[in-house]
Amino acid sequence: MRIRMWLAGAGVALSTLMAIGPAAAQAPANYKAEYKLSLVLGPAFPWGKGGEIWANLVRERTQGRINIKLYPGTSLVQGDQTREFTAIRQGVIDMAVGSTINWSPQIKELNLFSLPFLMPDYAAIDAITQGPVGEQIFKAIEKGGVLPLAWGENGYRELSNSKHEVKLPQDLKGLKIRVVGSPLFLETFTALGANPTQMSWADAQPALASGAVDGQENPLAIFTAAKLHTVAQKYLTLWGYVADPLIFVVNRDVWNQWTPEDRAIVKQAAIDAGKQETAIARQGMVEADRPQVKEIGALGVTVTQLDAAQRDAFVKATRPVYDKWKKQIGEPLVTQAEQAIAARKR
Ligand code: X2X
Repeated sequence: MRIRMWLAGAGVALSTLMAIGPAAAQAPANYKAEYKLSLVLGPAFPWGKGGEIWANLVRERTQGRINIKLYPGTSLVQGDQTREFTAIRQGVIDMAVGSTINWSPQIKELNLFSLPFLMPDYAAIDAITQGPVGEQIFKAIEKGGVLPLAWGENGYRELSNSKHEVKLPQDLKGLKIRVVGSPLFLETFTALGANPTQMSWADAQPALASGAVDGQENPLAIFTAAKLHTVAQKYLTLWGYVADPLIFVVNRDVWNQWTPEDRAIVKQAAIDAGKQETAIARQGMVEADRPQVKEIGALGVTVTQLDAAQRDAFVKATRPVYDKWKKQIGEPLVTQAEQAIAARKR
């Protein structure tokens, strides 16, 4: 009796599945067969993993109606990462997980995260992205013609070079440092006495390998996965001067093309993927013994952790740049961010 009931129940479940299965998988006629998702870094890095998780969640939850393909290396804009935002707005790119640094030439508010020594710890990043300041930044992006859905994280950008240990600003004197294409970075490194040069990530690695540049700054997860110790990066300074969040976005026309149900799925999947990606990006750095730092030390890299006085020397040297850019970004927004950080829970 029991068995028969179970069988009958299973039969109903199966026939229901067969009835809704193919219909649900059928995408509306205006949907594209593939949506192009732009990334600087692929799934070997936390950043690319975030994109992969987003794409998989969307595929599963829409039963294949929305099919996302990853384009790492910012290949849809020939590697020119500072042109990515414009390409999303114009529809050359459908979706992206992008760094605030790369989009800051188009959206001035995104320079907030690149203000030197604004965010002393992870709680400070969260105080901005998870609060009213984050909402205002999303509004600025939307005004710029692109739909922001969720936050992720690239990470704290630590300084490496091939020449010698850097403990104080004077140690940077004359060092050729590769920076991302944003004027604020050029000004910060110039204020420190370095010789900054702007180039894409694609060009940075050969430039480090050939010695055309001496150093660079990037999160440790990138240092490790890109094996920067093999391109002469023997000295690493943990100074925590800036961190770049990632933002999950969609082109506006693409968004408008989707049904309200699918929009909700894509947005929730971005939030879920962003949370997972942030946890992956912080792995090895939030634990007390920081295994990520140990791993790099084990590669033969000299790792220098600045003490309070040394860090202070960098803060002082970059303060004029901070003050100038506070005005350029918008004093009310930066002041609000400073207050949110001061009030953060630790
Ligand atoms: O180019 C970089 O340094 C990278 C990969 O971190 C960004 O795209 C901001």
